[in-house]
Amino acid sequence: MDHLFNAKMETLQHKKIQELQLERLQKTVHLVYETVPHYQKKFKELGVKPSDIKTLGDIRKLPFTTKDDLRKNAPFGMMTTSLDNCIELHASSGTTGVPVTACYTRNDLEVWSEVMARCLSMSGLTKKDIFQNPIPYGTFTGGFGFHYGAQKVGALVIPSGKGQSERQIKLMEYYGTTFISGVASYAMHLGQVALEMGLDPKRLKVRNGLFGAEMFTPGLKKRIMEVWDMDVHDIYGLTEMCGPGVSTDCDQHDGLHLWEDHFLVECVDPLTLEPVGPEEEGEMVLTTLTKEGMPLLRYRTRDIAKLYDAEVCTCGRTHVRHSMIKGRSDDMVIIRGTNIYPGQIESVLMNNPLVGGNWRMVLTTEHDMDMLTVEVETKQRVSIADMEQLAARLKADIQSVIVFTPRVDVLPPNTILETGLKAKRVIDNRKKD
Ligand code: DLL
Repeated sequence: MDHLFNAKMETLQHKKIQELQLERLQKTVHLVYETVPHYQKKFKELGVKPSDIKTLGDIRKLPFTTKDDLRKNAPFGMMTTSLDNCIELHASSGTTGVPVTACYTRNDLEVWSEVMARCLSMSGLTKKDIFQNPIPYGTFTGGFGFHYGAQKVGALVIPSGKGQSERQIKLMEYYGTTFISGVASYAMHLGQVALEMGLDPKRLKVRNGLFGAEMFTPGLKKRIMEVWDMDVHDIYGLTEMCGPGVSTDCDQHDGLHLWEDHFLVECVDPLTLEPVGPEEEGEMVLTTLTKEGMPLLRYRTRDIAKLYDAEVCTCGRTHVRHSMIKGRSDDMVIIRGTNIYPGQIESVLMNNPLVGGNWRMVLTTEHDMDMLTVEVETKQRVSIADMEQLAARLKADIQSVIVFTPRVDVLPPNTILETGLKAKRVIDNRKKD
């Protein structure tokens, strides 16, 4: 059962939400203009001043912010306050060399806990729950976000972290875990591990799960629900906003409510950057409204979804809903919750003198889990034994940058078909539903 954690804010009249948004937007715009050289420069280029923001629609006068801007100003150049005022740091995977870093003030952590508490309550978490958190703790935002939110709700938190799957299952059995979190594909994996241990997950007490961080297909959702006999909700978020906690679906399972008192969402055409029509698909662009450490204006998430026309949902919440994330507008792929850029893999391959120029990543779904096969050609024809040896070497090298083990198929030269003007590095054959 879905609960309101903060009934007043979650059901606030939409007009009132917008008044709050305008007030907070104006404050944020002044703050970044006065403290962040990057924004000062951008405002000047566009000939815009903070005082020009008189209505919410005026947001379109403001500059967009991209991941590239964050990288160029990494790690602390986008901050509006000194590090003295920050008490925690998180970063996106960063395996490309320059991680996107976000520092949190005490109040940022407070807001993050609040939005996470709302998302978790929306998924059914109460203080009576035993909440197990099988998601990495560390610079990745997942572990701590869920941890803070669940504690705010008052549940008993088991900070189990990701990995050691058999141990996760044993902990669930021993402590009587009722609610689990995590990266979507890992929940499926845990179910399979339980079955291999001879334990039917349905016999465990787990009745609710909140998962996200990656493409979360309805098919996978259904499988998880069936295997575990639990209710499953989808949570969206990104390091640049706070981490998980931007939005979650209520019991209607018809779109994710996005916390508009903390984030202002726009949906734009990724090419023209013009707003899309009502309920049309586009790239979600987010502005933080209450962030103190690193507020961001019009951050281009690259995530494709559509916004539903604002109306009160049957759950009573007034905050706008967006459809589940369909995919990303850039070439980054998310495999088992890890962000992977083709460039990362290419750098590894190109470091090896035996490797030829052509290669590709083939993504498939096996047992409802993402599988990555890297197909790569040798520079010259070599013996089968040498090919096998090369495959083993590359597998280890790739694994060291992407954190999990891919399959590597070493092929003779000129066996991968070239199509079109540009090389197609990513073949995504994953099941879409
Ligand atoms: O993945 C935060 C998070 C952790 C969300 C745990 C939910 C659960 P990043 O590592 O910065 O942060 O990756 C953010 O992941 O831009 C989306 O492309 C993708 N993503 C996150 N949640 C979902 C979701 C965390 N529910 C990027 N569905 C985002 C689809 C998602 N994609």
